Amino acid sequence: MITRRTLIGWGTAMLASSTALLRARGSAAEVDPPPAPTAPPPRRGFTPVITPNGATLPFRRVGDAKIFHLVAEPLRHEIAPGLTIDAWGYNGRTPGPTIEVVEGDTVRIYVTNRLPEPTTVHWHGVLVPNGMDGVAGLSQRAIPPGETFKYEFTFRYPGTFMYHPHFDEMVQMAFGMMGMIVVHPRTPEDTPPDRDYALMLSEWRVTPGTSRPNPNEMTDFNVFTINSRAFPGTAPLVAQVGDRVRIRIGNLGAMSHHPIHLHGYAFRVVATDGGPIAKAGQWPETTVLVPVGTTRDIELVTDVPGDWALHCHMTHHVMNQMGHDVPNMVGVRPGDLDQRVQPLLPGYMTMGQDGMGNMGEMPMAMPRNSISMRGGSGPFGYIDMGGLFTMLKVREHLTGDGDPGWYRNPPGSVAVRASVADLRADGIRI
Ligand SMILES: [Cu+2]
Repeated sequence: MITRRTLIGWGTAMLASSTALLRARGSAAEVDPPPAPTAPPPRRGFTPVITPNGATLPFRRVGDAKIFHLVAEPLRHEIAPGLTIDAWGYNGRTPGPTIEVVEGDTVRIYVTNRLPEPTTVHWHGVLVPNGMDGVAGLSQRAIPPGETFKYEFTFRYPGTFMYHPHFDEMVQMAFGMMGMIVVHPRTPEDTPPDRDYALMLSEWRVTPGTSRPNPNEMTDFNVFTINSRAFPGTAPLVAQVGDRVRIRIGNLGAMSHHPIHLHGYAFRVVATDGGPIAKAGQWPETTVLVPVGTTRDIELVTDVPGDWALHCHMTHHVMNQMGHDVPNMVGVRPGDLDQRVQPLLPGYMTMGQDGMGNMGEMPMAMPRNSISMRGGSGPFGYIDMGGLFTMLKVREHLTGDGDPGWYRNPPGSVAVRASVADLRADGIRI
């Protein structure tokens, strides 16, 4: 007999693959195994969350508990093509896999420490017994290297939360140790999302040419990431026209708050890691500030197709490594500077005197293992942003599992050079 519990188990087992997830959305009939002849039609308990560029932590069921295993360990991680770092994370990735459970679930989460120093896990925003709170020295002994500790508690409230170490926080989080927690409500929602995304924001200092993030940095971060990827390494979010989309955004960067802006839509902020916001308290926004140490859930219905930018509105947070400490040459008249410098510095070229918009795509000599100041190619040329930038790709019909490619705008609906006839007709003199 198929119970709701086994259905949820099946649903969660599929989470190991984001690709499978994209295929799995929609009606229960598309994903659930065929029911036994006498069973009522199955009803999915929740829409599984998708962590772009990430994964969901698998679990086993033992008795009434869900059993998870986190392994804290060093790993190599690609921020974007061209930049791979020596990070620390969980289960071979940063951020660690998303922990996805249902309100009321009792869990046992085993944490194995394969780091060279002690660690703990704090369940940020989850209301747990004091001894499960994961603060080294205060609520537990730190987990020594090589040992495995057991956390056991019940998720009492639905919502979006996070996990991270509370030992040597500055180093361990600067190296990538963080993850999202999604707790679905026990009672299926009246208006469940068709797409449910989890994004973890972070920031790093990685000196070009090196691979170890500098945990001592306080102000001068040069890599800004969504799920530990910087554009053009970020996977887009996808949706079909008419979908209700929930985007859960967490921020565990060291110092920076991020105003996350979505183009093409107004959305509502529906929850924080403190709980849901009552309908009467929600208001429309196009930018939501996600301060350090918080989560924000936003919701919208995707009714306009296109490739819509989703990005931090701090301009330095949509830059990659090489863009933060270049000399300001805007407005400088270099004269014959290049010819005079080149005998001393072959290949020298003054850049940026007319603005810096094209510097990301200039063929510059780059240090090994580094990414340029800006993004990558788009359907109309170079996309002039990196870092905390991705896209919400909305289509009338999605046929594939992942990125549907670039949006093909209807003829006549793209900004183009004004014709002489246009200028004359509207009285514009140039
Ligand atoms: Cu930002």
